[in-house]
Amino acid sequence: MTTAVRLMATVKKMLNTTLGEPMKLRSRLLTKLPLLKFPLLLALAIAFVSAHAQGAPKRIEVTAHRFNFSPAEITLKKGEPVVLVLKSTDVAHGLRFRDLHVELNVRAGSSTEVTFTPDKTGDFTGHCSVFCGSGHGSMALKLHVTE
Ligand SMILES: [Cu+2]
Repeated sequence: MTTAVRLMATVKKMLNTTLGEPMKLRSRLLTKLPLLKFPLLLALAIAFVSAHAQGAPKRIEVTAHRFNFSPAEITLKKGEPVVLVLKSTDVAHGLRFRDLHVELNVRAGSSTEVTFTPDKTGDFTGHCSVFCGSGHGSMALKLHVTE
């Protein structure tokens, strides 16, 4: 009888040492899981953003206001896609590069964008394509496309 009790105690002790440890480790991991999730999500977000940033075309921001574009001159590379963003800080404006078949129209105080790839080198002049007042005719943006 006492041998049986002693045997049971030994088995219990063995079970505690062999099964107790991994069980404790597992429960410790479970409590830390929410903490582990955050850096993991952050790493995934960074990987996603950088993967997209590499392939995303360059953004060129141009502000239109009576009666000029700012900057007044931009330089692009032939064959490299760009996102041209046109922002108006006053009335409605437009921007048209006839030779490149690019045209944008922006509403008053708004912004718009177009993605395009310059397919030829040279110097081009974009004109405001929406009548915006007395200086409208002289409202131009110089674009240089280099090799
Ligand atoms: Cu205009």
